[in-house]
Amino acid sequence: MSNTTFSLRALACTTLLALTPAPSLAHDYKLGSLAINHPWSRATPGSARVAGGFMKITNAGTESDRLIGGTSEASKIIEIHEMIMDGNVMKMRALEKGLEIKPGASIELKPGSYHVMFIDLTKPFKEGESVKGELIFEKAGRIAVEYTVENRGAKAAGGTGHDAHATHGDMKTGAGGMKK
Ligand SMILES: [Cu+2]
Repeated sequence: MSNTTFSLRALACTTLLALTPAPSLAHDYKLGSLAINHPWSRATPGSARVAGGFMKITNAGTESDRLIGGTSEASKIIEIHEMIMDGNVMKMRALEKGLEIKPGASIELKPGSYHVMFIDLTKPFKEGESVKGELIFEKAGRIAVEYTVENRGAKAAGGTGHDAHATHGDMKTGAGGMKK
């Protein structure tokens, strides 16, 4: 069993993407007058198709800017989402015009609120690893960032984030779906 696990994992690592171990320290990025603080994501179960990306963005400039998209090594699509109440149900939807960060404002992307949505994951996100990507702003342009993958007990942004069974790995043969 462990041989299979190992080879699947090795295969996934070499062919799909380079998820590298990273310390779970705060990390910051600067792009023009924007400061991007501590991009992070959550560990996902092997069956997950989506994951949320979170961070704090501060605009120290005098002009408004917008987070309009991104790229990621770990998913085919990146969207910028917000959470809205639809009756009693919380839903997420894409922000067609991106997320505005006004001059002097600081916006936190967090579970249950604004988030970057990784869609069509090519591999589960594992705690302690990091995921490389780019953020794209309307005016400031593109910046490469790394999301640390954390196991926070925060509310799932994707609505399907409960991973109680993700570590068993029994009889699951999906590439990369097992731990260790
Ligand atoms: Cu979303």
